[in-house]
Amino acid sequence: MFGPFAKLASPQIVEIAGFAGFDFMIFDTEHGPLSFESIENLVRAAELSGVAPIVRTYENSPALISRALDIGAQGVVVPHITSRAEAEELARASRFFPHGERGVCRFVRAAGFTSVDRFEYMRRASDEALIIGIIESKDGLANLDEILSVEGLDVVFIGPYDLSQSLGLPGQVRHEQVLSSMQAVVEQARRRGRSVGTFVDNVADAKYWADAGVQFISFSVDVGIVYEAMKASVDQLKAACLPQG
Ligand code: 3PY
Ligand code: MG
Repeated sequence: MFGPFAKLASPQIVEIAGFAGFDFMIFDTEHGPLSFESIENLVRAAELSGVAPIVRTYENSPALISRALDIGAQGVVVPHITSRAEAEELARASRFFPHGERGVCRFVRAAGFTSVDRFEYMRRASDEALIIGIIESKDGLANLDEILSVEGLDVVFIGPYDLSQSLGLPGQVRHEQVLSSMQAVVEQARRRGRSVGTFVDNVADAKYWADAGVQFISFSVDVGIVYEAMKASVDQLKAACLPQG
């Protein structure tokens, strides 16, 4: 599966991502200005264009996780998971009893504003939520086996940028030590039958990690994709239309 992060409060960009064929889009509240009020409309656009709406919360907070799911996100991405206790808290906040203790309110968009039968809503919400935790620190690596033992964590997502910083190599996401740490996470997760995700910003890295067994590939960011397209256009226009040399 492939999908970009989104920082723009633009339902049009979300529709374009869907029509282009991306599988999911992650509305990012950790880095960027998006509000829940904007994201509710982005979720609508995602549903209309067939791209799965996912929200990245800015911290591991039951209140933020339930707000994201209440507005209709199909999944949550929660940053900086470093221990079994944190992974358990994330899993508990994401599903209703008996799988967890997500806060209950059916006067929300996810429950069709009460139009959906309450028992059906609670069952379906727990069955369908996609729960993703980001491992992006030395502590997360050290506690990986315990984190992977937590039921209800569907995808273990490696954050290459924060991980590179935690390893003392800020931004060097292709450094041998960063790559081998990431590879170890992929192997350990797959031995446990867990899905793995990571972030890339180019196709070569996407292929590298897909070949390594990563199934959930978050590909670039809406603003970066728009920048690349505009920059390529400007470069081509100048090369074609202005005198060279
Ligand atoms: C990171 O690389 O730190 C991430 O969180 C990926 O988006
Ligand atoms: Mg990160």
